[in-house]
Amino acid sequence: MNDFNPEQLATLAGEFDVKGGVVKVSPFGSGHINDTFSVETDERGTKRYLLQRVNHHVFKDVPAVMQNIQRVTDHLKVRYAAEFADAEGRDLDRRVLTLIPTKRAQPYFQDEGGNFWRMFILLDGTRSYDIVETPQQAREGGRAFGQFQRLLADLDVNLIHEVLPDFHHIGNRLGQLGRAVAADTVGRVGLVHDELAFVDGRQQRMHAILDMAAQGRLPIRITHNDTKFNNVLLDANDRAQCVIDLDTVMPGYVAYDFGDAIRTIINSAAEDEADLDKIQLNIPLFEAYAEGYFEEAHYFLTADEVSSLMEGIFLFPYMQAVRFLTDFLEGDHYYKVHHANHNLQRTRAQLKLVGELEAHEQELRDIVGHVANRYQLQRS
Ligand code: GN1
Ligand code: MG
Repeated sequence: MNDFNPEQLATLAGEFDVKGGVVKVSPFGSGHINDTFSVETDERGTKRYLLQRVNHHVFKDVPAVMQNIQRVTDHLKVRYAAEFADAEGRDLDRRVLTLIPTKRAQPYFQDEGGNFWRMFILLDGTRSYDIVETPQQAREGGRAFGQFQRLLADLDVNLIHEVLPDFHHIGNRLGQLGRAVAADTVGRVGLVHDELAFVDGRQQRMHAILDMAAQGRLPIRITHNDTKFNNVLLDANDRAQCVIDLDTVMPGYVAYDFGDAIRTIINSAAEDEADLDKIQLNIPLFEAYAEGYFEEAHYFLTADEVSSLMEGIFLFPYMQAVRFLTDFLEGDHYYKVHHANHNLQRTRAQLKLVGELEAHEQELRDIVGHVANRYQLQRS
């Protein structure tokens, strides 16, 4: 992020089809992968913009990522306009992420150093939350991600590139961890015996979704694949406005999106909380998210998908821990870290969350069953 000075950033922003002259570019957001900046222009009353450098070490085929985003946002806008012909539908650029092309009408700009840049409209008057505070926020998050899946349900999944192959394949993730342990390139394996034992003891269960899929029981849909709660923008009244961060939109299973959302919604503390005692479940928020999600998703969910949701809840904090731990053992090359043990701290926080979820499994299962029953969606 610091390799670019303000003048360079302003010049880069000027490559895009913005209204007016760029006056200010500032760091923005809390993503772990891309570098994000807000852009202000001297045009009065105009929109602000978001400039991003896409991490091309993670996303090796950036043009494919951009094609996915274009396809998905185009489709969402058509569906949204058809469904909400009223005031909401008229403000499509606030409801669906909007790409700003370059002045040469390209979806991204590649600089001399080979970096890929892109621009979106920044939605003024919205905010995102790293930690959910109220059931209203959680319910809106559930509606937003449920609606996202619903409106994409009739877009041909074969048109969407799998830009990060096997991204949520737990067998693949455990394989990467195993190789990192064997190589021990930075000599950290000695620090993580407890964490490795915890991960080992739970391997079998974590294959449940893949097993169901292998039996042909789970349809492949277009899913978001990074449904952290801070990827929904809410307005001043905590109404969901827009789902953001579409880099990982790919073919997937609905339980993945449900599980990854619950990972951040049910946790009363941050993803990387150092004080493990603070990591507790906020079950009313879980219920509110499930209600909001089913309001939208009951139109298309199958009974098998409903029963897969619980497995997603366990899989996501577990898989996130496996990924953080792998990065810790490999010397922190994937996630941005803010201190030496950051990835280890994140790992411990996520494993603590797995333990809390295990302790409350029946309660959570009952809630999902109860909400599903309202729509006569029995778990299979
Ligand atoms: C990364 O881009 P960001 O920070 O929202 C990661 C997600 C993880 C998340 C953990 C492409 O997301 O998969 O769940 O960190 N994205 C990628 O906070 O690896
Ligand atoms: Mg993200």
